[in-house]
Amino acid sequence: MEFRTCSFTGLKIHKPAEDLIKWNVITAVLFLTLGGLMGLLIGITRWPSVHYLDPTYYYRYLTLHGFDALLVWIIFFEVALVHFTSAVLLNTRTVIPSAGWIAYSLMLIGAIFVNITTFAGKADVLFTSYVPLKASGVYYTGVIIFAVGALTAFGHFFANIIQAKRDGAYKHSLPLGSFGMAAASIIAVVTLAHGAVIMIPTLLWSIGLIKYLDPGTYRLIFWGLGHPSQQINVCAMVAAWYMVSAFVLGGKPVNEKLSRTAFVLYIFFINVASEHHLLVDPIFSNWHKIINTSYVMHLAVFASMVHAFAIPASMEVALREKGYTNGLFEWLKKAPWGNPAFSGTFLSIIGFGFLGGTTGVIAGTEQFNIIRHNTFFITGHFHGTVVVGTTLAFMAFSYLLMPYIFKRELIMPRLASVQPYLYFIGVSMVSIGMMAAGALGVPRRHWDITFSGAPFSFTFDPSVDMFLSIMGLGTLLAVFAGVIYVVVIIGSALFGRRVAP
Ligand code: HEM
Ligand SMILES: [Cu+2]
Repeated sequence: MEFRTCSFTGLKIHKPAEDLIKWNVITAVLFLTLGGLMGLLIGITRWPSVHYLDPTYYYRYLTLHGFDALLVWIIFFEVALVHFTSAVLLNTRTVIPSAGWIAYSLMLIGAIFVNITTFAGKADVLFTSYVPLKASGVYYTGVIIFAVGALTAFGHFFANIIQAKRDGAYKHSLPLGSFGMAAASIIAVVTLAHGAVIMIPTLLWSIGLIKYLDPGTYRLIFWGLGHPSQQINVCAMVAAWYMVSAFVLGGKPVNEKLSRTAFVLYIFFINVASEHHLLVDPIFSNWHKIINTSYVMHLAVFASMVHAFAIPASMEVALREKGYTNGLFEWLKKAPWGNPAFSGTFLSIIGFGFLGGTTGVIAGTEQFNIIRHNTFFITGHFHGTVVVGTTLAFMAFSYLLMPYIFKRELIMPRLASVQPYLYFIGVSMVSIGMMAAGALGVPRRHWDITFSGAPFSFTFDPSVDMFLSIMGLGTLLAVFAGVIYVVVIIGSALFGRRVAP
């Protein structure tokens, strides 16, 4: 049979699922490398004393950075999690592995289309590609092919769990890690449907078959894609948090029903929050915007608060059961801080909550949004969510996948154990520097904040220079830690010592 038993977890691992996980993880890491390189170049361009790139390359690489880091790295990794949670975690097989390979190929082809067109200078439209900025048709085709591939991959999740149920792999409900990925996959279907609704007409418009596309409509539907896709990331990240707590510490959620309910709240209420991207647009009434961002949105925020207490609590309970019961915090002191899967997860929880979450709730409130909209504050906020939060959580999870799925030990384990700390500090500096500069009015996506040659002159508060330098230094540290991550993961996958069967 094509199964083996994992010597660490006792999970039954289906060979085709194992191969799909490996290829999706490695591809994800390669695109993170590309996205990170672009991050370095644009980061040192926004650092005033370096101001490295010229404007053409700044906007081109900013487009690529957003696409490769936010979309390609994260979704390839999520597809690895799809196979992990719908097959491996259930001790069962992945059905129709060929569908997994078709999905993989489509995503790869789409990503390559977009990268080549953008490098060739035919798509300097930035990640949001707002109409009427126009890219070559190949760019939109690439985005659509990538989305179809991703949709196929998330669809695979449902096929797997239906088969697993038939095979009796689970009885009543899915384990929490799979349940979280089920929420992610449901949101993914809704999200990618929005993507199809808006990207197909945009493609037709770019090749001249449709004369006019309304920018307001584009923005509205684009954010039905753009915002919920961040909630796919949040669900997958939280699922990874629960799984790391379980695998590394044996942690169980203190109240599993509550944790499940929180995932369900995401499914119902997160799309509502898409409107925080439209708060300065005249489309909706003020009444509507206030109800949306001051009331309904908090049903989703509440869900994150539940996880934010449930996961550290599960860790505390597990560590206390190991006997660390002295005082209030012995368990915290004795936690496995040298294990990068644990430390990365813990730092991801802290960073996501305090840097990403709180600032997002503030910036997404109707009354405050107008002073933060399109400033560098927003960029600082989402580097708190998708980088310190999701990216660090996925990095942490991949340290577990090395022995479990790749059957390899980590090369350079010492370096690996400091990597999450360095990355956390570096990206936090990037995030805080951006937010501080943005709070003083510095715009995002702007090559020249000195406005040289403009008819009106404007000077920012002098402290802006300091905050942007903090961001610049953070960039160097984050990229250094990113290089360690890539070297350790790719190096271990290729040359790591094989773990005993
Ligand atoms: C080494 C780590 C990173 C650094 C130094 C970095 C730096 C930057 C900088 C300087 C910007 C430009 C903002 C502007 O000028 O408006 C930016 C934008 C952005 N970054 Fe990062 N970043 C990093 C990692 C990531 C990762 C891992 C992700 C996704 C998971 C990400 C997602 C984005 C997105 C979506 C944008 C907005 C692009 C746009 O405005 O079109 N970044 N980043
Ligand atoms: Cu949003």
